[in-house]
Amino acid sequence: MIETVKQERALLVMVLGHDEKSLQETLSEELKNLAESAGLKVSGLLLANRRAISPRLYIGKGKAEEILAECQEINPDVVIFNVNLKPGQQRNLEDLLGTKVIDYTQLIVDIFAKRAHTQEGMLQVELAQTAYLLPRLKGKGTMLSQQGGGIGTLGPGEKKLEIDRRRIEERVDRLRKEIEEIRQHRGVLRKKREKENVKICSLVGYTNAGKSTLFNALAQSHEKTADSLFTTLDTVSNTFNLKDNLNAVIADTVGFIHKLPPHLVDAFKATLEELEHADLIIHIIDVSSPDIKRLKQSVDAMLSELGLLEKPILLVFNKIDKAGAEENLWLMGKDYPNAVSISALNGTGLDILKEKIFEIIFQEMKQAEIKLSFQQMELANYVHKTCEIIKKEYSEKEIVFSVRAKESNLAYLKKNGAQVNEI
Ligand SMILES: Nc1nc2c(ncn2[C@@H]2O[C@H](COP(=O)(O)OP(=O)(O)OP(=O)(O)O)[C@@H](O)[C@H]2O)c(=O)[nH]1
Ligand SMILES: [Mg+2]
Repeated sequence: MIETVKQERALLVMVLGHDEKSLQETLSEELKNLAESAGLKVSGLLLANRRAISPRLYIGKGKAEEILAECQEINPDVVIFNVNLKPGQQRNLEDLLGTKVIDYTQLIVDIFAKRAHTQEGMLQVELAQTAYLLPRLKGKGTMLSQQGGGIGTLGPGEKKLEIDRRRIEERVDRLRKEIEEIRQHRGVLRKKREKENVKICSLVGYTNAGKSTLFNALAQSHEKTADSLFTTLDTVSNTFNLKDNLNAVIADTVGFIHKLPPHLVDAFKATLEELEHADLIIHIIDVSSPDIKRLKQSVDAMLSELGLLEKPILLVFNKIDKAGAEENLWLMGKDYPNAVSISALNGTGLDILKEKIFEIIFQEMKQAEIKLSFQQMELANYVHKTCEIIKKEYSEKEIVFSVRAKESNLAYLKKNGAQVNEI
């Protein structure tokens, strides 16, 4: 007889701030997606206002009672919150509701635990899990370890729960060391590539944007792609043909998400560190999303946290074949005239994308500071069209741009009276 694992049923609780009201639909969709990516069946969704956070339960008492009534009605295996709960709040909610309670970080860590398959991925997830669970051990260790399978109890970090705190801390140190060794090994490979002057383009983007699909299309590879969140966890790279006999390396990375839990950011810094050495960062955006601005902001915030905004970044609008794309393209195209629009799935725009990548990584780009007086505004237009603007500052008399641009464009600006200082 084949024994099947019962799919756990989840009740979702979406706590929304005042400023998030307009995003209710997309945020709910994302939470449902996350729960399903964790292998759960969604049985219900309740909304709550984040008016005043209660220290005891996070949500207000009335809302807690409403959730309790719903739990009694549908009897879920787990209640999932879209916010991060303090260990005490989580415990109080579990006591009150009589069911397992999982917060946003634990949900994502759990998905990562299910997806990790390389040695490094597993080490990183274990590190994130252990760091997350450590403050939650107090008074709970035995209870958690007796719960058996299911969400929040699976994964490489779980078995360590029975061991006392000190041994867990030792384990964290060991994990860090092992990850460091892998990092060093990667450093050696990188030096070799640098010596051979291989150019690297790294794909970044919100989870499910289509990074792996583009990676496969460019590198004629077969990495897993799926309409689910966090399909890719490990950085994979491959060479691809850019133009004539010219090759470059393309790297696929873990997807970002709104409020990526700090434990995971830390754990995945080693993987994302590769981005520091990229010659070009390709930021891929699902242009069919109704929530495109927020997706871009989340990724930009992460790039900024990783100190990568100074790098050449090429924006790519993907999924132009999908409904909703056209209107967004029109909206975003005005703000980002240098972006390339593609469909990674059916191949539209890939030639233009390759041409653009070639221009950026193989044509010498110079970094410069350009000063324009307010009488030279027609040149500001030229700067916007031809240069990659890193920073723009206004003073009383002039605008100062920090840019990356081709020699020929800088020469044109100089010839027409702009003050150009190469850095
Ligand atoms: N219609 C359409 N679907 C696309 C396109 N590109 C990707 N997809 C689909 O979008 C889903 C996500 O694609 P992936 O390539 O796995 O996305 P990803 O960014 O690698 O996602 P994670 O690894 O989970 O962060 C898949 O179902 C793809 O088939 C596109 O251009 N058009
Ligand atoms: Mg992927």
